[in-house]
Amino acid sequence: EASARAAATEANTGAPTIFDKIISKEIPSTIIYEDEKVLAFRDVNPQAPVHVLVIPKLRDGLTELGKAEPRHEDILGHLLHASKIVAEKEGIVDGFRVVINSGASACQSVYHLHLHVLGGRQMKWPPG
Ligand code: DGP
Repeated sequence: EASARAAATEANTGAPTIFDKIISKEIPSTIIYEDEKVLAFRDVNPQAPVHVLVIPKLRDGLTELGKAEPRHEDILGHLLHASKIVAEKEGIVDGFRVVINSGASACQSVYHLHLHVLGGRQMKWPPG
Protein backbone atom coordinates (compact mmCIF):
# COMPACT_ATOMS: atom_id res chain seq x y z
CA GLU A 1 0.00 0.00 0.00
CA ALA A 2 2.78 2.44 0.92
CA SER A 3 4.61 1.69 -2.32
CA ALA A 4 1.44 2.15 -4.38
CA ARG A 5 1.00 5.53 -2.72
CA ALA A 6 4.64 6.44 -3.38
CA ALA A 7 4.31 5.42 -7.04
CA ALA A 8 1.12 7.45 -7.32
CA THR A 9 2.84 10.51 -5.87
CA GLU A 10 5.76 10.15 -8.26
CA ALA A 11 3.46 9.74 -11.28
CA ASN A 12 1.63 13.03 -10.60
CA THR A 13 3.77 15.42 -12.66
CA GLY A 14 1.25 16.79 -15.17
CA ALA A 15 3.41 15.32 -17.96
CA PRO A 16 1.84 13.46 -20.88
CA THR A 17 0.71 9.96 -19.91
CA ILE A 18 0.40 6.60 -21.59
CA PHE A 19 -3.24 7.43 -22.30
CA ASP A 20 -2.12 9.99 -24.93
CA LYS A 21 -0.62 7.09 -26.89
CA ILE A 22 -3.79 5.08 -26.43
CA ILE A 23 -5.86 8.02 -27.75
CA SER A 24 -3.53 8.39 -30.76
CA LYS A 25 -3.67 4.57 -31.22
CA GLU A 26 0.13 4.45 -31.04
CA ILE A 27 -0.43 1.91 -28.25
CA PRO A 28 -3.14 -0.62 -29.12
CA SER A 29 -6.12 -1.09 -26.86
CA THR A 30 -9.45 -2.86 -27.07
CA ILE A 31 -11.86 -0.02 -27.70
CA ILE A 32 -15.40 -0.49 -26.42
CA TYR A 33 -16.83 2.95 -27.24
CA GLU A 34 -15.56 6.12 -28.85
CA ASP A 35 -17.03 9.47 -29.79
CA GLU A 36 -15.60 12.90 -30.49
CA LYS A 37 -15.00 13.62 -26.80
CA VAL A 38 -14.23 10.33 -25.05
CA LEU A 39 -12.57 6.96 -25.51
CA ALA A 40 -13.44 3.77 -23.62
CA PHE A 41 -11.09 0.79 -23.67
CA ARG A 42 -10.42 -2.35 -21.63
CA ASP A 43 -8.14 -1.99 -18.61
CA VAL A 44 -4.87 -3.89 -19.11
CA ASN A 45 -5.07 -5.15 -15.50
CA PRO A 46 -8.74 -6.09 -15.05
CA GLN A 47 -10.18 -6.23 -11.55
CA ALA A 48 -13.49 -7.74 -12.66
CA PRO A 49 -14.80 -9.69 -15.68
CA VAL A 50 -15.71 -6.30 -17.18
CA HIS A 51 -13.21 -3.50 -16.51
CA VAL A 52 -13.25 -0.60 -18.93
CA LEU A 53 -11.63 2.83 -18.62
CA VAL A 54 -13.45 5.91 -19.92
CA ILE A 55 -11.26 8.94 -20.57
CA PRO A 56 -11.59 12.40 -22.10
CA LYS A 57 -9.66 12.69 -25.37
CA LEU A 58 -8.66 16.21 -24.32
CA ARG A 59 -7.18 16.24 -20.81
CA ASP A 60 -7.53 20.04 -20.48
CA GLY A 61 -6.00 20.12 -16.99
CA LEU A 62 -8.01 17.15 -15.74
CA THR A 63 -5.05 15.18 -14.49
CA GLU A 64 -7.31 14.08 -11.65
CA LEU A 65 -10.90 14.71 -10.52
CA GLY A 66 -9.53 16.83 -7.68
CA LYS A 67 -8.42 19.40 -10.30
CA ALA A 68 -11.89 19.78 -11.82
CA GLU A 69 -13.08 23.34 -12.56
CA PRO A 70 -16.50 24.68 -13.61
CA ARG A 71 -15.38 24.55 -17.28
CA HIS A 72 -15.15 20.76 -16.98
CA GLU A 73 -18.82 20.22 -16.11
CA ASP A 74 -19.83 19.24 -19.65
CA ILE A 75 -17.07 16.69 -20.14
CA LEU A 76 -17.63 15.24 -16.66
CA GLY A 77 -21.29 14.65 -17.49
CA HIS A 78 -20.35 13.24 -20.88
CA LEU A 79 -17.92 10.78 -19.25
CA LEU A 80 -20.60 9.53 -16.84
CA HIS A 81 -23.10 9.05 -19.65
CA ALA A 82 -20.46 7.27 -21.74
CA SER A 83 -19.90 4.94 -18.76
CA LYS A 84 -23.57 3.96 -18.91
CA ILE A 85 -23.27 3.31 -22.66
CA VAL A 86 -20.25 1.08 -21.94
CA ALA A 87 -22.22 -0.81 -19.26
CA GLU A 88 -25.02 -1.36 -21.77
CA LYS A 89 -22.65 -2.55 -24.48
CA GLU A 90 -20.98 -4.93 -22.02
CA GLY A 91 -24.31 -6.33 -20.77
CA ILE A 92 -23.91 -5.15 -17.18
CA VAL A 93 -26.22 -2.13 -17.11
CA ASP A 94 -28.40 -3.80 -14.43
CA GLY A 95 -25.50 -3.67 -11.96
CA PHE A 96 -22.10 -2.06 -12.31
CA ARG A 97 -19.71 0.24 -10.50
CA VAL A 98 -17.99 3.43 -11.63
CA VAL A 99 -14.81 4.39 -9.78
CA ILE A 100 -12.57 7.43 -10.01
CA ASN A 101 -9.31 7.32 -8.09
CA SER A 102 -8.18 10.90 -7.47
CA GLY A 103 -4.71 11.54 -6.11
CA ALA A 104 -2.08 9.59 -4.27
CA SER A 105 -4.28 8.69 -1.30
CA ALA A 106 -6.57 6.88 -3.74
CA CYS A 107 -3.56 5.24 -5.48
CA GLN A 108 -4.23 6.98 -8.80
CA SER A 109 -1.43 5.83 -11.10
CA VAL A 110 -2.19 7.54 -14.44
CA TYR A 111 -2.66 11.32 -14.27
CA HIS A 112 -5.23 11.70 -17.04
CA LEU A 113 -8.74 11.55 -15.60
CA HIS A 114 -10.32 8.14 -16.09
CA LEU A 115 -13.49 6.42 -14.92
CA HIS A 116 -13.27 2.71 -14.16
CA VAL A 117 -16.42 0.82 -15.23
CA LEU A 118 -16.48 -2.49 -13.36
CA GLY A 119 -18.92 -5.38 -13.35
CA GLY A 120 -19.72 -8.92 -14.34
CA ARG A 121 -19.37 -10.16 -10.76
CA GLN A 122 -20.90 -9.35 -7.37
CA MET A 123 -19.12 -6.20 -6.19
CA LYS A 124 -18.31 -5.77 -2.51
CA TRP A 125 -18.66 -2.74 -0.27
CA PRO A 126 -16.71 -0.97 1.07
CA PRO A 127 -13.95 -0.97 -1.58
CA GLY A 128 -10.40 -1.20 -0.24
P1 DGP B 1 -5.68 4.29 -11.58
O1 DGP B 1 -5.04 3.46 -10.52
O2 DGP B 1 -7.08 4.69 -11.22
O3 DGP B 1 -4.82 5.46 -12.01
O4 DGP B 1 -5.85 3.31 -12.84
C1 DGP B 1 -5.05 3.30 -13.98
C2 DGP B 1 -5.44 2.09 -14.77
O5 DGP B 1 -4.84 2.18 -16.06
C3 DGP B 1 -4.97 0.77 -14.18
O6 DGP B 1 -6.10 0.01 -13.78
C4 DGP B 1 -4.24 0.07 -15.31
C5 DGP B 1 -4.59 0.89 -16.53
N1 DGP B 1 -3.53 0.99 -17.51
C6 DGP B 1 -2.29 1.50 -17.31
N2 DGP B 1 -1.58 1.46 -18.45
C7 DGP B 1 -2.40 0.92 -19.38
C8 DGP B 1 -2.23 0.63 -20.78
O7 DGP B 1 -1.18 0.84 -21.38
N3 DGP B 1 -3.30 0.08 -21.42
C9 DGP B 1 -4.49 -0.17 -20.79
N4 DGP B 1 -5.47 -0.70 -21.52
N5 DGP B 1 -4.68 0.11 -19.48
C10 DGP B 1 -3.65 0.64 -18.80
